[in-house]
Amino acid sequence: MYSPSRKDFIALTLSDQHSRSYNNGKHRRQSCWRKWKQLSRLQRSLILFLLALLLIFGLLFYPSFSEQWGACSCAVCVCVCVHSGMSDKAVREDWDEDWERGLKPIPPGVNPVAGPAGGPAVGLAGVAVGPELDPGLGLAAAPGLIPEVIPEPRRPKVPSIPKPPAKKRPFPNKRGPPSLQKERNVSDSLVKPAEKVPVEKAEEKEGEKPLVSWRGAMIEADEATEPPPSAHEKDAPVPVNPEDTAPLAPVSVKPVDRLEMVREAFRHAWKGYKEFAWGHDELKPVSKSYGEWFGLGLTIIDALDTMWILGLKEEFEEARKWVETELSFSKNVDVNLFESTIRILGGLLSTYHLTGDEMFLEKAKDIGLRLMPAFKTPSKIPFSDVNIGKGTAHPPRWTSDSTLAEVTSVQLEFRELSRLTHDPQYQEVVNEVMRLVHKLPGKHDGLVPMFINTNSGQFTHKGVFTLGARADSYYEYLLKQWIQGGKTEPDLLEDYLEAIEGVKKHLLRTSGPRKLTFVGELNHNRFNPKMDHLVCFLPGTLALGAHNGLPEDHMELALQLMETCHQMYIQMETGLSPEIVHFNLQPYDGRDVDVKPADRHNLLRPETVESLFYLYRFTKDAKYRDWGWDILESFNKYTRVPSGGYTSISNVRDPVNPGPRDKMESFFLGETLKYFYLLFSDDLELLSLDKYVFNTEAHPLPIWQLPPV
Ligand code: DMJ
Repeated sequence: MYSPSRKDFIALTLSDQHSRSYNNGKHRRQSCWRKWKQLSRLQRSLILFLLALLLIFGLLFYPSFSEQWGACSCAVCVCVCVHSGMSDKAVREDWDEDWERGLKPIPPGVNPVAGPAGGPAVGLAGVAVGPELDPGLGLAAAPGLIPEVIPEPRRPKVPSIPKPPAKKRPFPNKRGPPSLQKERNVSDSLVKPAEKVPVEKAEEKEGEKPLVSWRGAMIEADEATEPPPSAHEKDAPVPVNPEDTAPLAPVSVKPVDRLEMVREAFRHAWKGYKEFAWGHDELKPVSKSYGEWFGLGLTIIDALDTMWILGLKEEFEEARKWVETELSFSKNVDVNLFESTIRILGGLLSTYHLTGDEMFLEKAKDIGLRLMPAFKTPSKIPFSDVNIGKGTAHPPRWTSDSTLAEVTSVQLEFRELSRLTHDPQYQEVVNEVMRLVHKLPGKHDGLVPMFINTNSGQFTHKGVFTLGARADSYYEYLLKQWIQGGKTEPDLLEDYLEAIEGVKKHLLRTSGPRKLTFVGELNHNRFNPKMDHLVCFLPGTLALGAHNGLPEDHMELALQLMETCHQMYIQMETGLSPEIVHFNLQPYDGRDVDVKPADRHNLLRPETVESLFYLYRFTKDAKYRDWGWDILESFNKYTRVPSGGYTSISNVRDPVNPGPRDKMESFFLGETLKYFYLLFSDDLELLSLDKYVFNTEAHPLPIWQLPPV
């Protein structure tokens, strides 16, 4: 008898089970068919109808199911999705957790969904920026979590992006397949820009490099979602290195801190002057030496009242001592009448007014008297140069002309000297110049030529009209003399009003791109869109006139020109204006200003800061202070010499090498820093513009209470 082994037993058992189950199945199929046959025709139709319905619904919903399945591309995920019935929310929360563990999907908008062919995504301006994911950064560890953000194929050596915010934001408990939640895509699920982690932090954490934009600038992930720059932005100059032109400190620095910054700047300038140029005219801060012009300690005298106003007592005292003990005008030296009047005579007179110290008045009398020979000319139009030791005067070697600004911008000082000394000789000579110019033929609707002959007393080089070099302060002093004398001299006012009308008629234009109003020049009836930085005194002067009752449109023009002067700074890579700009008259074509290579220097000039001061005083608009603050920061950034002093520079368009010129003009201390201080001061009674009139070197002189005699 066959006795089955254990193996055989198992085999037999299986075979038996198989045969039983086969027979059972056959039996089941037969009984099903029998049962179907037993149904009535109606019942069978109904069942068939329901089955057909089921089939139709199945076909309709097939894509949704397939997508849901597709969302879990790995086998495990499919199992989890299908078998556990895991919700969409749960899947995404899982993804968030993965993110927090360092598995990084793409931040919002940086890299659009990889195309079907897996080609690079398109970023700003149509430039391919993706796939940006560094294979080594961990995304590979999370394949399939969010299939639409995984670029495919991945490429090595592409810039990585900063880590997106790790903050978790729950998805709404919204059911349904992802295709029905279109509005909540991956980007939407990330934190808002306001909640973003600073890019520096992200970089620190991950050691990733930031994305490089098409402009070559670093951009943050969120910035990549912005549209390409508008035409307007494209026109704006792009600094060579944007970081170089960034402000050093927030704009919203308190006025008191700004005042302290001006004092600090003054002390720094003074330190250099004291150490390397003491007693000489100008500091050469780079070579740590000095320059001599008149040999009269010009910087000390020009800076006296600034120190007094800024409250720098110690510095003022040492300067005062030098003036008292060292300064002597008994020198065989040629000085320029205009420059020595506005800087030395003006500086001494204003310091006398501020301090009441008679020593300064005595010095003022001394220099005033020594300058008088300049007026001994056939025409009574003064010579440009005087030897203050010999008492002789002469024109420049190459001509017998004087420039118009020079002979008409010494009046405030000489008139004041007469008032103080009760000696009319000073005011008589300068008033005579004004009378002559008032009735001289050759003006063009109030605009004056740039030269006047000291022999004939006639204008020369006719046909050239400018408010820049050689003519500028003629216009300034018309108004300021009228104010100084208590508004009692109608010829001065008449000439001023006529001149401003002439400016409006012949010299005003607007630039093409931004419609900036500017003052150009007229050269034998041909307009030249050239504007010197010197012209930026005009907004302040126009505003001063309007404040004193002159037409309101003068103020409107002042505001427009102030904006233009501001643009002359901010359109430069260093944030500093060049000496001369040429405006672009072509519409929609690039920059407003062109700067020729020879005009790119900055001499630390004051005119724009001066006008900002006037406009702030009259409008109280804080933007003028902010503009001034930006200029001070740029001076600190590009012109400050570490060992002391500030230097003029050669190229305001080159922040990398602005080209120090090794010269600190005395007007930087006399004017520029003083106007900064007055601009930032909240004390509006400090040198009230209803009590003082500033000479063209920023030395305040009193407005007379009594009319001139
Ligand atoms: C100063 O000497 C005076 O402001 C003058 O009126 C013009 N030139 C310089 C400053 O730029």
